[in-house]
Amino acid sequence: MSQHPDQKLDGQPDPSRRKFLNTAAFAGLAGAGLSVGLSACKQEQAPAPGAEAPGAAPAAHATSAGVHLKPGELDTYYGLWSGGHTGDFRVLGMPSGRELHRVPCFVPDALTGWGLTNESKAIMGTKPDGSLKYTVGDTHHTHASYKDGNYDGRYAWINEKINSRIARIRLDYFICDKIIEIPNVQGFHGIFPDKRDPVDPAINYTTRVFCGAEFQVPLPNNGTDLEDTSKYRALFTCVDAESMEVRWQVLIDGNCDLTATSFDGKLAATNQYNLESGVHYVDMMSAERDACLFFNIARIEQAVKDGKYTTIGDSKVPVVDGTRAANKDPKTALTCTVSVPKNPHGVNATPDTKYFICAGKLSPTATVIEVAKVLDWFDGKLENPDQAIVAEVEIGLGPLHTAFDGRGNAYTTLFLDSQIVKWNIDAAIKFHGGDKAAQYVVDRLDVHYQPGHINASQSETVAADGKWLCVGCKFSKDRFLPVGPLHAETEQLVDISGEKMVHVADHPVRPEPHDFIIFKRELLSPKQVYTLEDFPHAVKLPSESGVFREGKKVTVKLTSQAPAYSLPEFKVKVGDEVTLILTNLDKIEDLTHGFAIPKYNINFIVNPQETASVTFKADKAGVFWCYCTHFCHALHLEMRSRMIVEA
Ligand code: K7E
Ligand code: CUA
Ligand code: CA
Repeated sequence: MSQHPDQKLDGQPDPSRRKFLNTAAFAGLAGAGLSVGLSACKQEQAPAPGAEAPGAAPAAHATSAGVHLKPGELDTYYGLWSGGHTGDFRVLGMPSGRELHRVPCFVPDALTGWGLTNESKAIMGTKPDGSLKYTVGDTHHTHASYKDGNYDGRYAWINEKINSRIARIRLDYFICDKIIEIPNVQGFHGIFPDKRDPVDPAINYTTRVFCGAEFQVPLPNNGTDLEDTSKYRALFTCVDAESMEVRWQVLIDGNCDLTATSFDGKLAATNQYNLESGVHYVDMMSAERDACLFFNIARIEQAVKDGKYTTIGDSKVPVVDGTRAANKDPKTALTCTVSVPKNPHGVNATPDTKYFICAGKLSPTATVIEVAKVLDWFDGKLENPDQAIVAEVEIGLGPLHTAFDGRGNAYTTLFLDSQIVKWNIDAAIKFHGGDKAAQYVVDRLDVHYQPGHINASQSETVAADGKWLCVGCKFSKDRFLPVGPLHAETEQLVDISGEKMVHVADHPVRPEPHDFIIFKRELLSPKQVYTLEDFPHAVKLPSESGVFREGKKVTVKLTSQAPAYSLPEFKVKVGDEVTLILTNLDKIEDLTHGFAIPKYNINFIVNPQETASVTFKADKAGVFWCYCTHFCHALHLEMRSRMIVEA
């Protein structure tokens, strides 16, 4: 590992305070990682009220213009955010940071009726009794579909770690249209779409989504090998972007954490923090180096085609062998292991398409791995995969994730230092190559506090534009008015258009977003009214409304048009299984209606030209005033229908 150069910057904390994190201190640090981080950040000076954070440059080039938008002004970027263990997917306008929408996907949502309507339940997945299979979710990473190295506005995907699910979000309507559960794995964490096909040049867009599994389990996980932890394994998974079916899985040594893909479509990567396959955290930190594992997509798919795979338990998914023992010959290897300092975290592909950057987490370093050299190893032209490492430099304590400005600079979050470090990749490579005069650290900015993910406008594309950077801070501490024990998190906006980073705004957020992407609004053209014909059960005219009985099964069809439902009342009988189908015939934008049934625990909305349905047992006799919950009209409060349930 390279020695830390004198990368001290005027006015910055002495980097020597980072020096205590030498290899001998790792065990103690990880055990008390959080308290180390918190005490470290207490030492820093709190900014005076109204003053810029320490480390911020005078606002010469950067202003808050464009951040605080006047009424009616629109943002210039979309931000897609994970919600963490709220289980949702959020849409922000950037740079204002205004939250515009939450797209329900993995967990029920009371506003929209997601998890209650038949349509959403079919996407979420149900048990044989019709109830939801899962009601909790933990979203971490979201990325969107690509074409020619930039976003094409078709889809975004988001992972769900608790139950190992992946959801696809349609970016035309900002709705979740598909969720699947990944077989044979636990702790599905990293996710990244490919950017083009590794073989077919005509496929210059996303057709695969790669998913890394963090926790190792017995295979199959059905009660066998419960105590034999040497048999616990993790898999790397490829999901088809269109069908959302699992194409294949790769059995690996160790585990997967974050995932990244090369711009040429040839490689997927995952960083691995538990190459030791430990089951207790001390065991997971015993090795000095872990790895960044590369997958040769074309070879894996050829192996699947050639039938060189097995399956696990009841799963039909082909599983190829990506373990080190089976992949020693570079000419046939499916995987390539490049070592990185112990327990790394984020791995990110640079927008110039040349490098992957692994953040050190327990090591104060970033490792720069050259894509072309990894491909050289697969071609038998590089003796040792570690020769693909072109830089491994000290940047600060607790590096987690990295963003880019498209001008050759990387911005890495330092969790323990509560900082962002801006560093130049070429200079780091020069320094690593022996030029000790190369100053690779360009700037440091204190953030508040303990940052996790970071991303910049267009950072994950070839069109990285180096304008705005957002950082998700895991602790807000004193940053906002106190609201009891549960603190908001802090999302901070940084202007990165100049040499120095300038912190321009704080936003509290409900815990806890992890990853996010920020991209130009021109890349999307969402629709704001549905198409009636897209819903097979649509009630297309008010005259099609009514109560239709087949034995004990009753279908109630009705429509909404402000400020009335097509049925002012309808009758069913106790014991009926009622399916209520509601189509919103209003055609104009922003005219949504709700439908709530008191004492039946039912409420959902229908957007313009949308159809939704619910099915329930009429188990209580009486009169139930169904009413519109979504303010739609001056007579919104009068918008009702009377459900009469006869004994
Ligand atoms: Cu760093 Cu789940 Cu992306 Cu959180 S992980 S910060
Ligand atoms: Cu319809 Cu309120
Ligand atoms: Ca480790």
